[in-house]
Amino acid sequence: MATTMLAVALSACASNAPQDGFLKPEGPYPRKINRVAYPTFIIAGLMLVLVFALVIYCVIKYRRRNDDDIPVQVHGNTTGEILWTAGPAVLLAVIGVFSVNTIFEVAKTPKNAYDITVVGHQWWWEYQYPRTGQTKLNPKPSIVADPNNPGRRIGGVLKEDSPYMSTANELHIPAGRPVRLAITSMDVIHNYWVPKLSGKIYAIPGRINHLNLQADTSLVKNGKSTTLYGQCAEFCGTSHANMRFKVVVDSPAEFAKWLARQEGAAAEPTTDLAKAGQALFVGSGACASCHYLKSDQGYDPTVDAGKIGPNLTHIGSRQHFAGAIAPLTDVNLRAWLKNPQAFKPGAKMVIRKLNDDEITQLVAYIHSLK
Ligand code: HEC
Ligand SMILES: [Cu+2]
Repeated sequence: MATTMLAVALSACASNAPQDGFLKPEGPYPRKINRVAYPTFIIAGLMLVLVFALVIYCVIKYRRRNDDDIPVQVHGNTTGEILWTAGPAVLLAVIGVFSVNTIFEVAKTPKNAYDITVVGHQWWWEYQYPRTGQTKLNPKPSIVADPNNPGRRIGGVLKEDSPYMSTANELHIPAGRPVRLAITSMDVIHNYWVPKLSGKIYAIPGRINHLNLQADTSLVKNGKSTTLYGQCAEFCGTSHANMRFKVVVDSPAEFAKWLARQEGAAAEPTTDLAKAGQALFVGSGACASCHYLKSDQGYDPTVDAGKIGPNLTHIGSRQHFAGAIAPLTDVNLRAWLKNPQAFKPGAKMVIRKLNDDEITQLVAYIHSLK
């Protein structure tokens, strides 16, 4: 019995998929949530023990002792009925007041918040950042649908006149500053969760939900960034478990540097190998039919969005890829380009067969896109 239960419990853990828990929060929002969750859990635990103790006591005390043993027959008990109705009602009302209070508290728009839009796609996350100098771009993002291509959108989720930068899977945030995410989805319902920084919230197509997060400044030591884990928390298809992401908590200075770099155009390749990769990317590899690359400094909403796949303008600067399930190494990229569906079941990246030389060229090009 114990071994079976242990096996079941352990099967929920995968050593190749490390994850953060919510028990050790690194920001004010989950701390607020835990302040209600812990006492509630303790009260619920005590009630469980009390109820079980009473059941066991009654089972033993009032058990049938011989064949014609009939317990005293009781009908109704006004005092008892009032007590066991009022008791739980009062208890739940008290818990309810604290819970509802906390729900409103964590949902309140924080002062000086940094706005980022999050778009869920099967099975990766797109992020849209306001361009430098614009802390608030569009307080009410709207979904701009592509009339010629139902289910897809042009210009991302923010309004077309809102300058933003699009990246994927690795969310960078400045430590100590509240961040307000506007979250939606392009296909099915997903759920956005960074256990150490926030509660969860649904990413629903056609709807925009908001989630606040803030990372403690203690996560940045001597200017060094910390990377936390995130996960899609709503079953969303074949690769739901692979719809992971990273949150990189930077010092404000490091964050500004990162943002400035990300806003720039894609680097032009310098080596012959990378140049051949670029030719393939826009040519017979047909990568450009699903991936945008920003070609100049100007803001163009049609290339700043992620398309069917993530915006790859600065893919070479990411540490992980494909829903942050794997480090961006040669070996992993080769496996990805050889057979995306073998690497990540169900991946929506359908490509023609590439030979080894083509893969080498494309990998060189991807690394050059810093
Ligand atoms: C049919 C559309 C499509 C085509 C064509 C396509 N991709 Fe993709 N690509 C995707 C999708 C969708 C993803 C996200 C997959 C995931 O993580 O589930 C992706 C992800 C990627 C990633 C990882 C990006 C990240 O940040 O996680 C790289 C690198 C990439 N593609 C390179 C290429 C290259 C090189 C080609 C050309 C040989 C190509 N893609 C062709 C749809 C496409
Ligand atoms: Cu999902």
